[in-house]
Amino acid sequence: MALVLHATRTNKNAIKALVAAEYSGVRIEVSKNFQMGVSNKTPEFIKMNPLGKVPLLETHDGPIFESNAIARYVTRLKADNPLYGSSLIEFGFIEQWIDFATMEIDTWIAEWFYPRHGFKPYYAVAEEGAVSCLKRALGALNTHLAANTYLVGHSVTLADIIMTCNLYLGFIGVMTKSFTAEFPHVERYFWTMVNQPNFHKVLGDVKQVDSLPPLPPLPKQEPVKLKKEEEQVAEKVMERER
Ligand SMILES: N[C@@H](CCC(=O)N[C@@H](CS)C(=O)NCC(=O)O)C(=O)O
Repeated sequence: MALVLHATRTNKNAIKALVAAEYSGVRIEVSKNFQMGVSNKTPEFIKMNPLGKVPLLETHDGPIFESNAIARYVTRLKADNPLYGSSLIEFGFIEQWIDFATMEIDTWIAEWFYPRHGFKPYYAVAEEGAVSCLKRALGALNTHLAANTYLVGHSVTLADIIMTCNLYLGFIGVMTKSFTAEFPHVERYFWTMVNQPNFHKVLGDVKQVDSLPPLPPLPKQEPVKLKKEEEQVAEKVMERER
């Protein structure tokens, strides 16, 4: 049985495994006719992932959910895979950057992206907070990349795959050129990575978003209905103020 990945081909989390598979010579089939919100909510799917989330990888030995776990599994299918570095300390650094990408980059890009694209309610204060946390993380990443072509060692590792897939959602959805210009080493890194043949096979040509999507319209607010006594109090207050 081939490995089957359940998700749409462009899903931000599914692409981690697909790119890792290209680097590792592993064949993955993306499930045909996958419909987000339908295919992942069937009883058969819920049996494989109780949250009904994607991606999910069906293997000979059982299903795996969580995109980082799937990408790690795919990477380990190739013995001594250079994607996992060449020493114990490189392995440690790779895991460190995978966590950093997940907790410090992906979290804040998602908090910015989803409301702006209408997938979650928009709150200005929440967006401000997300952008500020993201800038802090990108600043740290930029400093590291000023002296390093790749996150760890001298070639692409799984950390670069996961970091680039996380940055991808930002570059295509919310991080305009005027935003990323503040982080020139991150820009250089991102464009170098997505133009590598193994990334290009999965992502195709990547285009940075030109402008932030406009803010969603504010939800309609019903006028507050005052009770009789409240109306009388309001009247009195207004009279006093006249
Ligand atoms: N931590 C999970 C996140 C998975 C996730 O949130 N997937 C979204 C799509 S990107 C999903 O399936 N949402 C559908 C739902 O929540 O029902 C991973 O990395 O795989």
